[in-house]
Amino acid sequence: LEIQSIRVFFAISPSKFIQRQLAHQAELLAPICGGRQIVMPHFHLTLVFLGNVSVQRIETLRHTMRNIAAKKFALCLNKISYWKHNQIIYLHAKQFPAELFDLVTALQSTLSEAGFVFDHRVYKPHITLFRKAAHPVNTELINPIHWPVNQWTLLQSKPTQTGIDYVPLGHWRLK
Ligand code: 2AM
Repeated sequence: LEIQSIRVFFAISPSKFIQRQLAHQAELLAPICGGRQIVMPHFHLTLVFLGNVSVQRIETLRHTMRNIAAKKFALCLNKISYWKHNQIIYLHAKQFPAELFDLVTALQSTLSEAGFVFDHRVYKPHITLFRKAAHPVNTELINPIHWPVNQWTLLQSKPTQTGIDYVPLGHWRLK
């Protein structure tokens, strides 16, 4: 008997309107940094990364989300930075709102209580714009991206013939 598992994580996903702004920012950077630009439908900000979860437990995972009451917030994305260790260029903020960290903390404790395991590395919120960047970029945006967030999503990272796809498995509203 084979127990099938899927790769999943919680994230916030931008609307089309915000996706276009992220893509525009990436277009401006592309000639400077090189590398593989993230395609518009793949933009996201990870909240908690679980990795492999057995298919049988996904319904329980979704169910535990009902215990979370977290508040709406808005991100002001105003910095572009580079991580040398994985050659990623990412968008982030000088200051993230406390509500973002509250949401992550609520997810972590709810998941722990329900017996789910997840990545415990120090949480560094970011939106990956490029992988395998050839040149580092570290800059501040003159026109920050204002992203109002009113829900979070469970995403499956699904391998395809051409790469990966992110498939939404559920979403929950912030209050
Ligand atoms: P990255 O963009 O910096 O690679 C899907 O893989 C998402 O989960 C991506 O946002 C990825 O971050 C993040 N991710 C992948 N592996 C992870 C891990 N072990 N811990 C935390 N986040 C991870």
